[in-house]
Amino acid sequence: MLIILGLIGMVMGPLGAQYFTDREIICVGKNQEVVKELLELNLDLLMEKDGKIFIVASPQDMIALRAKNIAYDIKSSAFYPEKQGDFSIQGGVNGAFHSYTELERDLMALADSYPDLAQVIDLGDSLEQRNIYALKISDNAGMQENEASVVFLGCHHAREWISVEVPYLLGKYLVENYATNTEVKRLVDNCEIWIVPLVNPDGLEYSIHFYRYWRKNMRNNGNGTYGVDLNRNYGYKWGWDNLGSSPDSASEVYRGPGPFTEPEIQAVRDLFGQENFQAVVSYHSFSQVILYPWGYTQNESDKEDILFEIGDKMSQLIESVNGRIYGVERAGAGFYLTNGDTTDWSFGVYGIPSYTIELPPDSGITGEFFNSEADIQPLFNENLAAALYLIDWCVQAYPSQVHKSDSLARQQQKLFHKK
Ligand code: 0X9
Ligand code: CA
Ligand code: ZN
Repeated sequence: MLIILGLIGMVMGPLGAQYFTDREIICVGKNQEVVKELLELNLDLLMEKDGKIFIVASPQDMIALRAKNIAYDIKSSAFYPEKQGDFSIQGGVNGAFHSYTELERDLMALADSYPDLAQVIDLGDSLEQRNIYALKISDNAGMQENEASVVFLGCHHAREWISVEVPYLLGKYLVENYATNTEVKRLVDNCEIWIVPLVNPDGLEYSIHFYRYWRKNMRNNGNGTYGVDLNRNYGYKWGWDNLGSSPDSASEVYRGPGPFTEPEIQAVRDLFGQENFQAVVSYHSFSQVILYPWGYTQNESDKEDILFEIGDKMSQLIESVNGRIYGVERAGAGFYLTNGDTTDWSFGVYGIPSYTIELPPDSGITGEFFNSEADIQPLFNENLAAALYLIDWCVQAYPSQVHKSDSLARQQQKLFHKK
């Protein structure tokens, strides 16, 4: 069986046979020296938990660790779906989660059912010519009106399947409840809500069919390595240092040969250029935390207080639904730095509140990227509360007297000072 899979992999795509069998999840005790050494090794870091750092490690990584006398334990067997037993195959090869074509079908169906409220817009092509879809939701969705606007992004990282579901379900919820829920109607009437649930369609398909842990896009780097980390390819402080991203094309955090080289990220950039967003959320998984800029440095931005305040409010609202607590942290203040990520760019260039929401679970031991199908709805429900709050924040902040044709910078300045 493995031989057959390996052969298919070699014929069909960049899959080295090595990807199927030889990666292990390992853990290393954390101390300052080890952190320094690990960052130099360009590892696929999963998370930090109880003083231990978890890593998806190849045999080469393990050899490198041994060479540096860094002790590790193999923990692969401890990683299992959050609730065992109900991870079944429903509705296609990736179960209740969306594949690219399932998402395409469902987005089109929403727009067909609610043509005044929802439009599907193709933002551009991925490397493998899939469409990067946006669902635009508003009253008169076909027109650009003088209203606030906000964007929710999902799945920059292929293996983070739950990050497609939360923004998709947000779109579905808004259109389906518009007629009956006055609060939803008020928000949809006063805001243009953009949802881009699948920024990395090629990577998602690869993760579904070939290698579940795939993270990057499918760029052929031309030297036997594949993939650019789409959350390192944005143009603000791109390549700032080699800790927050890597110049090595084999790395899981490879930033690409330049800023905005990847068509998937060009599509997001161009959407921001056309619209005038008041806020952005980019969903990822996992670790159950709300992150805000900066990520490229440990330093605070000049808007630390308000960024924390909005994040903290979202966390409280989320907790009120199912009791799950999402931490609120400045991204760069935690274990690792990132440069070229979405939210440093949107905050650095547009000055808007920008959040990375790392969805549950909180640790690898309780499931990491393998959210149970039964958890999709509850995870959406809790995140809905935060999303509605942020949409309302945008509506409140939007200066209706300012027309969209006014300079962006002026509008944004007013915005932030108003709150
Ligand atoms: O590394 C990333 O791109 C994000 N985490 S993930 O595990 N989903 O890959 C985090 C981006 C936020 N920035 C920082 N933590 N510095
Ligand atoms: Ca409208
Ligand atoms: Zn991610």
